[in-house]
Amino acid sequence: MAALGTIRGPTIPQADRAATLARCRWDDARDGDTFARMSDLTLYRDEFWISPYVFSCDVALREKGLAYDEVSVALQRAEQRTEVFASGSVTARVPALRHGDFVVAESSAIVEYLEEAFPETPRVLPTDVRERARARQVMSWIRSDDTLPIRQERSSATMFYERTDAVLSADGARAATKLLEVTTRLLAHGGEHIGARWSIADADLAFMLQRLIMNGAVVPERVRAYVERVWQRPTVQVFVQRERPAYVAY
Ligand SMILES: N[C@@H](CCC(=O)N[C@@H](CS)C(=O)NCC(=O)O)C(=O)O
Repeated sequence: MAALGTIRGPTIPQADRAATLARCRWDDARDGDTFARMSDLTLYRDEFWISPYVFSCDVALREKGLAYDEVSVALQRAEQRTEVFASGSVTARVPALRHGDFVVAESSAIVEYLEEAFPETPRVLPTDVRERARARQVMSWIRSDDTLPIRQERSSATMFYERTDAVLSADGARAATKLLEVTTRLLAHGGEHIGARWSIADADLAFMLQRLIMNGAVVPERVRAYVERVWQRPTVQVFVQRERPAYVAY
């Protein structure tokens, strides 16, 4: 595939991007690459590095020590809907992961795929079956309608670009209260993470809580300390510190 842009490759001028995307083929990934390919893995991500789902996959890949190329898909120009991206990713959303001639989208599916396809790498989901079920529960819940008002009223753009001081709606406030209640229950055992060790569910939960905290919400000290601990994790910091272009709302 001719990459849209990679970690090491030059940025493709905007005018050329559509043509470049049109030339992409999911099935000829090893032929005719414009840029140096670091590995057999490619993460398709949003241009601004603000997607919580891209975040989850980016952190998982790094935790596993897997080398990967990354390609930006400009959602603000609806590149995800181009036939070439849609046909490979199936659901036409980022993140998508290409591994050789296989492509999968949906962040949870990507994380699970990485766990199973690279069993020799460090685990990002708990090895204990019950802890793993709990981690999956948290990940599903975070992606559910219960947290939608927070995602809408405290968009991830407010974490990495301009903060908001807009007051939460009644729905937003309810969702925020529940998020804090859920987190408090998850940490009631007194440990540092949801399970005995850090897992990718902690990263997802901390990201959701940061939507509130970064926009000025005062949360219980225990929750704040938990979020800070997860946020300082080196793989998380790589995402936080990503170089981001000027934001274009979409
Ligand atoms: N449930 C999906 C959500 C993915 C998602 O919502 N991606 C957004 C970016 S954060 C996207 O691609 N939006 C463009 C669109 O849906 O057309 C996942 O976990 O990966």
